[in-house]
Amino acid sequence: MKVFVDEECSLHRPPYEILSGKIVAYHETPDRLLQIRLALEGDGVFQIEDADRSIDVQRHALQVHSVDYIEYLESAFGLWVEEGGDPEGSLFPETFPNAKITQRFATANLAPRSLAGKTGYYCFDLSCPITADTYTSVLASARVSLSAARELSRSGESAFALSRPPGHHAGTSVAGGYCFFNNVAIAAKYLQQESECSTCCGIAILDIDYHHGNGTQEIFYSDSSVTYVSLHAELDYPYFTGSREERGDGPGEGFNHNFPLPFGTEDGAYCGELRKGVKVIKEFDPAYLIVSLGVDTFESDPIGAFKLTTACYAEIGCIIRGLSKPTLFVLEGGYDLDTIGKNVRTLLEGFITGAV
Ligand code: SP5
Ligand code: ZN
Repeated sequence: MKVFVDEECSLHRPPYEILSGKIVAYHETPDRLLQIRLALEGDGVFQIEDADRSIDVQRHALQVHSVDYIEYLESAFGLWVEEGGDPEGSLFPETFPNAKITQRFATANLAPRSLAGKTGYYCFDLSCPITADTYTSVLASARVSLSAARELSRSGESAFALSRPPGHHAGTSVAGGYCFFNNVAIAAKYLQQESECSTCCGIAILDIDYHHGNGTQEIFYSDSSVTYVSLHAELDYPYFTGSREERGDGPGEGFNHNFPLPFGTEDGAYCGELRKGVKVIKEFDPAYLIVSLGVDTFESDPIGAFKLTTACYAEIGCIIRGLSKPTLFVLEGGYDLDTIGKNVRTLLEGFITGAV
């Protein structure tokens, strides 16, 4: 299996985040990519390939994200430094335009001008600080997923986008949960445009990250050509989305499927629910499958609370293989550096070989 990478994915390196009320070292680090790469390379099962620098990433990102959001991500840091921000520092939101303080007032000017004060307009939490290098990595991450998607559309071969920052929490015009561009959504739109039958090319997105992919859900909520299926922790971040009742809107009704699971979920129960999700995808019969691959479901993940073991990842890979679809795996979360490589490798090998 080809594994696409881009060294610029490692430039984005925020120093800290605020987690459970504490300032802690940023969990979403370049070392995550390094550990996974070390686990994948060396024995010929995976071929590491550089993403294609000639891809016009912004053009493809515009199929998913609004112009003003993209312009914001590109320009925010520079403008903030012009306003006196620390060029070595990171831009954090100070306020959020919560409807309870904005909606009744005609003077509420939501267009961000003073970035320090209004940067919260384009993010929903404190986990997406912007540094001098952030936008370079955001582009690189989408470039990796586009390069891997192109491999699928050209050869029909499944591929893995080994990229960061992750994407599934990013919506049309909002960052959050370490995510800026929704890499999976950008790849899905690309695959639809590249296929001969652009309006009817069905895509299924299977999101097995520990957290609900609120951004991916939002982007395709009214779209019947993309089925979104997510398994995630019921009462955890991002808290406001991910219930079974969220089934899609208008023409998209019935094409969004959430499987919220309790804290402490173990291998057997997880795979049982995964088989239900896979059944939904089988009935939809997509041209392509995209997997939002997070391994923050692992028992020792520092921010997740499921209890999956490494053996379970082989079975997950095997269950996904059962769909027999050209499959694009895109990295999302997973923060235990000691096990992230082994777990990703085990899942991909389960997919390739079908052996548990
Ligand atoms: C891509 C991805 O996995 N993003 C996840 C971002 C989660 N950020 C906030 C998590 C807050 C969870 N609090 C758990 C406390 C752990 N002891
Ligand atoms: Zn996650």
